[in-house]
Amino acid sequence: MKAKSREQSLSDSRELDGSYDQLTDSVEDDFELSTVCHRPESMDKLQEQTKFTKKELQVLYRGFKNECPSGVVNEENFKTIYSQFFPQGDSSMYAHFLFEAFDTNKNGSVSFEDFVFGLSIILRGTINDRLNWAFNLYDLNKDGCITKEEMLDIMKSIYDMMGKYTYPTMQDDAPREHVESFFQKMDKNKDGVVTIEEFIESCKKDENIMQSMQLFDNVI
Ligand SMILES: [Ca+2]
Ligand SMILES: [Ca+2]
Ligand SMILES: [Ca+2]
Repeated sequence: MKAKSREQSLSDSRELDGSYDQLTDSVEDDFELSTVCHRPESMDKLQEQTKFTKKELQVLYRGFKNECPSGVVNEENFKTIYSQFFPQGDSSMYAHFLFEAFDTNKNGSVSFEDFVFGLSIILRGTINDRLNWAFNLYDLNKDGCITKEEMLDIMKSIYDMMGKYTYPTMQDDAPREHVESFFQKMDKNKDGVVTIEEFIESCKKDENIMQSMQLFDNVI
């Protein structure tokens, strides 16, 4: 990986959250962190920029390096790692969508920093941060709105991943029904797409949707 693409990746990450201002000063350190060896001073910076403790970051980093000695994950690695957690289903399509959400600069790889920034939002972010991240995940072509087709693709991929073992009584049309009910609630102005504003507003004031969101929490 080139240092230049690192900078691009970091600037994309900053746009997501706005709290990574100090990262520009640490591009060199972070670059070395992800490609050469463990650097405690960079861990300090990552600790400031995420909601993980230093100890947690070290554990994550060890796991990351263990799976990916090169320091970056490509999509195939990512799918392989992910499939270990969902042996009962086919997680490859969901892993593909998830990979694209983590790979914010679209360079075909997820660095350790990409990984922990995403994970920090998913696991420790505010409701708004998490809903923003979820919106970006469901907006498959990243054009700023979610279509019914995009939501259906995501929903199918989750049902595939869970497999019949988890939901033995699930009907084939369950994903479509799930999406229809999401859409009726979310698409306030009935123009056929869900914007970020519609998404956040509906999610926040609907207890059922917030509960359904838990499904996604559990699989990420
Ligand atoms: Ca990337
Ligand atoms: Ca879209
Ligand atoms: Ca709409």
